Amino acid sequence: MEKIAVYPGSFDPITNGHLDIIIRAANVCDKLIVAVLENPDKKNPLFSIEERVELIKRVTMHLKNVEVESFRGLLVNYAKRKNAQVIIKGLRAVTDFEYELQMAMMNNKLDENIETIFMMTSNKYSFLSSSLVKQVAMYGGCIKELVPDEVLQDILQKIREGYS
Ligand code: COD
Repeated sequence: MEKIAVYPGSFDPITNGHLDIIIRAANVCDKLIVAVLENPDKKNPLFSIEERVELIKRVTMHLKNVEVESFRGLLVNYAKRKNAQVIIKGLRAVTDFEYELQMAMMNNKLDENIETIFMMTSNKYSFLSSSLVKQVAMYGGCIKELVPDEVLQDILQKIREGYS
């Protein structure tokens, strides 16, 4: 049976930490679906959902078993529709752990056939988050090493357009 995994997130914007998880997760499954959540609770996004999907597609073009989509609603329902057996999550620090554990348990309660697998962040990306990238860029700091080259200019352009 084909092993299909879903890697969900906001990806606003995709960072090198996300890309690292995508590459490593794609190595251990047959198909990886990067799923961008349409989350009405997250106010003031930098990129629209369509833009985020497009940016991730650009960055993962060379990974043949990776697909990128958006979804809304419950993650477990989306995973089921895609015939995925696994949810991939990235873990940075203990602060991630508590929240992620709670979500993994809830997802398991909602659908016990779906397994959550946690991948530890690579050391060099352990401090990296989309919100910090936005903050650093907004105040004129260098984000070159923090995000994939293919999306750097798009992020800087959005910030110039007046993200606050
Ligand atoms: N290194 C490793 N992993 C990282 C790094 C890094 N530097 N940065 C981020 N990650 C991981 C995160 O831990 C997360 O697993 C993933 O990458 C995406 O991160 P973000 O910040 O883009 O996305 P989040 O955390 O906002 O995404 C939250 C979800 C969309 C996964 C969650 O809200 C969800 O599943 N919502 C769907 C609704 C639902 O089903 N709710 C009930 C769940 S109990």
